[in-house]
Amino acid sequence: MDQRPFATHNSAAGYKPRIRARSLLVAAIFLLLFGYYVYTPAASWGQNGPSPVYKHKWTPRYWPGWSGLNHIIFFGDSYTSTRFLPKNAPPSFENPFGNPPIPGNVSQKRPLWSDFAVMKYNKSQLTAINLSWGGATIDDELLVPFMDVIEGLNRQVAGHWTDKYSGGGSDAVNFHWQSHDTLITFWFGINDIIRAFQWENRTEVWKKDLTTYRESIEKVYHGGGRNFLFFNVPPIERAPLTVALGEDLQKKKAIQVAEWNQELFNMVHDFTKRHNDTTTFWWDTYKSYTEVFENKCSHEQTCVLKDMTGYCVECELWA
Ligand SMILES: *[C@@H]1O[C@H](CO)[C@@H](O)[C@H](O)[C@H]1NC(C)=O
Ligand SMILES: *[C@@H]1O[C@H](CO)[C@@H](O)[C@H](O)[C@H]1NC(C)=O
Ligand SMILES: *[C@@H]1O[C@H](CO)[C@@H](O)[C@H](O)[C@H]1NC(C)=O
Ligand SMILES: *[C@@H]1O[C@H](CO)[C@@H](O)[C@H](O)[C@H]1NC(C)=O
Ligand SMILES: CC(=O)N[C@H]1CO[C@H](CO)[C@@H](O)[C@@H]1O
Repeated sequence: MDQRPFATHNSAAGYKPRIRARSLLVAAIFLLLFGYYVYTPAASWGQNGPSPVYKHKWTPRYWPGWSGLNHIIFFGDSYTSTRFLPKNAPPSFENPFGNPPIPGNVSQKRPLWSDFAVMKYNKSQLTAINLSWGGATIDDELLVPFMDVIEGLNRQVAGHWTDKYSGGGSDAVNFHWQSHDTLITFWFGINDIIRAFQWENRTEVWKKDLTTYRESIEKVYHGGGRNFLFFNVPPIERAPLTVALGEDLQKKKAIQVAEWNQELFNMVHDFTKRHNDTTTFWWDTYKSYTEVFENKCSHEQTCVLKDMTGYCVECELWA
């Protein structure tokens, strides 16, 4: 596969870190809002948060602080997808997602978390590229999505990423991202767990799936990505579809989710440790969702939800 050299970046090499009080304050606000973690030496760990994935001994030089970001690139499934198409309107400050116009037509009602990240909790003006697909798995040959057209992470990376955005995006007119002003996010695993749920070869399949995950993020790294945000799998055992299967299967799924999240954490930890110029955030959605299920007002943003157990048009919590 063609990987454009990282050297096509113009200014990344000369970039100097800017860690300032304002950046720290912004990071602290994000920590409070989302329980995200930034593992630069300056960050402090909130009470609700998970352990850091890996803390480098030095400050990675590409992390500009939240207020220094200009772009976000999203890889993921329906929790993230906005159904962006590169051939239609590109993102701009007036319209940070480009196309389609909000609210669009996605499986959950927008705004999605990706909308909030770009347009509400942003600390700078951002533009975004969505490469995610509803129903996506990580390795779409191993865990075939329910429709052929759905691209797994493997094809999200090998397709539009490699063609248009890798190496700073040579044909990505209007999306001049650079290593030091871009956050790249990955939220996968939900569909992978669902598809292999009853498979006896599940352990082996997951191992291969996580190998594909690792290879994909290595490609993104070699294409210039340095700042990453990973999501683990939320408590999908509490989703109405699983609850309907009965308590035994619900428990089985809960165990699988815990195992998966541990394996994912290990992979991300190793990736971050091996690349000492990366900054990696970990959003423990399992923890955030659980807190909200226990007490919807544990987070200001979810206090307005009406129904925490089923799919309803107003709450839109479950796909
Ligand atoms: C949204 O998409 C679904 C499935 O792709 C389609 O059936 C429906 O007509 C669309 N709705 C609108 C308002 O475009
Ligand atoms: C966040 O994004 C919105 C929508 O693009 C923009 O109007 C706003 O100025 C941004 N906030 C900051 C702090 O730049
Ligand atoms: C795992 O098992 C499933 C179901 O039996 C099968 O369809 C699939 O091909 C197997 N995958 C691998 C990689 O062995
Ligand atoms: C980071 O890793 C590179 C390549 O492995 C190595 O050459 C460099 O010395 C490391 N830098 C620090 C500060 O550890
Ligand atoms: C589900 C969906 O339509 N996702 C879109 C997200 O963006 C990619 C590539 O930019 C599109 O190909 C997908 O159609």
